[in-house]
Amino acid sequence: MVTRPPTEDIDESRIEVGPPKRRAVGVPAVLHALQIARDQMGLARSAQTLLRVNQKNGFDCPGCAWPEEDRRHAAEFCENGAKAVAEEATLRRVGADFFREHAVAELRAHDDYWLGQQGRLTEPVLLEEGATHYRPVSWDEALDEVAGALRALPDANEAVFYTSGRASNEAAFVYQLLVRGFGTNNLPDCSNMCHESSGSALTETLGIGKGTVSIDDIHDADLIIVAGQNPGTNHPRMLGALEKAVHRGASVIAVNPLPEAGLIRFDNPQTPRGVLLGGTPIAGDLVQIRLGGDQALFQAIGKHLLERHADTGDVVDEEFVGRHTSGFAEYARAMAAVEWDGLERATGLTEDRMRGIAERVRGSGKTIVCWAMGLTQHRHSVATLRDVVNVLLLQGNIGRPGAGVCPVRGHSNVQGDRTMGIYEKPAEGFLRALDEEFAFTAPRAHGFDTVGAIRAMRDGDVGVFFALGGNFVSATPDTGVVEQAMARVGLTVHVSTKLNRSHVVTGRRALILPTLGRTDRDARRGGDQRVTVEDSMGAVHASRGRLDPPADDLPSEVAILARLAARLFRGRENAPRADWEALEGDYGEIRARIARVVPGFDRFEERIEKGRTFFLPNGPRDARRFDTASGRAMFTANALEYPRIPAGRVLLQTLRSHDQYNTTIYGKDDRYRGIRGGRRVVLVHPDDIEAAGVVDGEIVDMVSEWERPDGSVEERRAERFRVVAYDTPRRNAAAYYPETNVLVPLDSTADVSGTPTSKAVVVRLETRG
Ligand SMILES: Nc1nc2c(c(=O)[nH]1)N[C@H]1C(S)=C(S)[C@@H](COP(=O)(O)OP(=O)(O)OC[C@H]3O[C@@H](n4cnc5c(=O)[nH]c(N)nc54)[C@H](O)[C@@H]3O)O[C@H]1N2
Ligand SMILES: Nc1nc2c(c(=O)[nH]1)N[C@H]1C(S)=C(S)[C@@H](COP(=O)(O)OP(=O)(O)OC[C@H]3O[C@@H](n4cnc5c(=O)[nH]c(N)nc54)[C@H](O)[C@@H]3O)O[C@H]1N2
Ligand SMILES: [Mo]
Repeated sequence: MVTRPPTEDIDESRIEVGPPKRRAVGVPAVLHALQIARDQMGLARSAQTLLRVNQKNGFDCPGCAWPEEDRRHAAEFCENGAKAVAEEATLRRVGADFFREHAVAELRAHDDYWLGQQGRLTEPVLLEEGATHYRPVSWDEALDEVAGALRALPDANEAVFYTSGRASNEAAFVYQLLVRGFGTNNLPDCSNMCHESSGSALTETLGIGKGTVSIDDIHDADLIIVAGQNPGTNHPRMLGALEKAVHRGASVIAVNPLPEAGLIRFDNPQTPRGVLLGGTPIAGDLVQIRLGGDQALFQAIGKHLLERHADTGDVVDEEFVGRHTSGFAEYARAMAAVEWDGLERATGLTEDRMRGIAERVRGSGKTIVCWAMGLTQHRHSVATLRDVVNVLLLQGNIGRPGAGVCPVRGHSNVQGDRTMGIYEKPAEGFLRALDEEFAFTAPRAHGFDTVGAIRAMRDGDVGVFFALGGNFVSATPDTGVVEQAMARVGLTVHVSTKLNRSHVVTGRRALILPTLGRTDRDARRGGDQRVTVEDSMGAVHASRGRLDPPADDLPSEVAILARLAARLFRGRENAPRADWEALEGDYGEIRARIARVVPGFDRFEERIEKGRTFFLPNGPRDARRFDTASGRAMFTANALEYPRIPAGRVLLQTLRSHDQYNTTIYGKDDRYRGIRGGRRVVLVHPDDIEAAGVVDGEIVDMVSEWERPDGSVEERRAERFRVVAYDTPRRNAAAYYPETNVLVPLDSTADVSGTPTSKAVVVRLETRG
């Protein structure tokens, strides 16, 4: 029943291009997901597994971080959730035989699709210096190797500990304790490349690095602006919530350079209406903005609201602004000074169009702004998000039902990992609580974020690189630099479920430590364990896997970390005091510790019983309490910024296709955008195709140009992309990540947050000779 993994890489010469879809989900989505599920798991296991996704007492979907609705459908069906589950619950296996058969050099030549499709990892393997193949090792040998390499470092800060956002709260908590016990805050995570800009802007202006809305607020809003996000592919269940809001009378404005399918029309497979009657139009209005133009749009909205307020006196919520905010006068002055021609140039929209959008904001009593990577991965992302907050503050849209900020998170527990202390710049209060609970002194100096870690590796300053999940080599910017940086590390260690590029582009020695995923039964000494996760809206709930794990005695992430900690801290002074075996045996013990260290988790165990969910405290949402420097929500005055594109060049955004989960490639199609059979495409406006002197369908190279501070220009090249004429603004192009990461310069990062500017890369298209 289960089909064999592919034997060939994607044949990019077989790409077919058709018209993009105007609607998302519906019956084709269900069929496509079931096909993938059957190929990976067979029929019986597919049914058993898919019925448990996001059910009370089931497992949390390893797909996205969108929250569950309170009344769940029998199968909370989501095409891409099903694909994420199938990818993990697959019956294909990568064991010792596989590594005996394939040399590392051979594996390196394969694409991410081929690697990921081989199956679940089942045995720990070691690559010795100079060896051609990984060889099996025992768990004792593997963990001794890691502990030995760490202990041999002259300075704890020469180790880097990366985290991807799938780790459970329990694993993340034990991990950060291990890392701080070892003596460093070098805890970069995927969030550094993802919503870090949101965290930076919101902490500064609202005093909390998270969103301020719940799922009920989405249902109750009058107006929802969805900016820089493609929910039809990346958060399909969000479409259900938007549909509900629309049925209750809300309107949705999509702000996006691309006319993404789900934003236009949604066929809900959960309702007969969706399947038979043609679905719900979601966004009444698509604002086709230029890449990086969002700050200008929100300034335009703010400027217009303030002008109207000067006329009518009834636009700004003066009571809220007076009682709860500071900085209003400076903001109002800045918006009075900003000029329409700059706003028009930045957005590609006319003044009239922007005033029209602002009028809709004015007419809404309850507004929510949702966003994702289209707003966070630009140089001026933090300023952009400050201006989003400004607009919401004007009308008192923070801390009232149906209104607020909604950064839509990516990985299913990326928000929880940060709450658990996965952060290179931990707050003093958190460290003090940790010190007290575990009777040691955690390091205070800030550690490396993702880009900082790459620079340190490149410079030869890192002896051990350890990753709890993820695919560092493919996910990070500047692939060429990262591959060389990795090679300088003494030992690279990956705790992983599936094979990926980071296992074959390694340090001088390398270990792969296979582990359990969300869907697997986790049997420990104290019985079958559950873990907990926090969704995008700060709700915490338990997740329990039920499937037979891919191999006997496969340890969980917690088990691997606890065993490593026991080895590392044996006989060491200033080590955290903990009974590591007890923590591994019963995760309730870990939750008891979390309850004492992390605010908001008191009575943790009791509050997750029987599938219950609880909300973490959220100052702005709960009580209009703002934990900022001034104790008030902050208006900020920000200079207008937007990308400048040199003549003859286009600005490239790097995004996700419909058949991938970050660096995991499920398949070769991007159904909604009309691309089939391959991934090396670049979507370009027809006039820009002509201006570049190429033709639609031609295979070109993309060359990125990065101007260093001294004015010199660095070039990077990505070869063989098929040009596809597409409905995108002039001078704005799009292509898939991770194939294009080779073009993103390491030093091109967002101000304040340090996030790579993956949505704004200056490139030229070159005909191949
Ligand atoms: N199936 C699936 N689900 C996923 C993921 C996945 O890969 N596959 N990844 C998960 C993760 S980690 C994350 S972070 C999220 C990512 O979710 P998204 O942020 O939706 O992912 P991207 O594909 O990067 O899409 C960015 C969107 O923003 C638009 N955009 C780009 N630049 C701009 C801009 O300057 N302004 C505006 N207004 N729009 C812009 C693009 O056209 C695109 O629609 O999804 C999560 N869920
Ligand atoms: N150019 C460009 N680059 C980007 C982005 C972009 O839009 N454009 N997006 C950025 C964003 S938003 C993000 S979040 C990052 C993603 O960066 P990462 O989180 O590092 O990458 P993923 O591809 O999600 O990681 C996939 C791997 O995680 C492992 N894995 C999966 N589940 C589990 C588990 O339960 N436990 C363990 N231990 N391992 C597991 C598997 O081995 C799998 O191969 O990429 C960033 N990079
Ligand atoms: Mo992400």
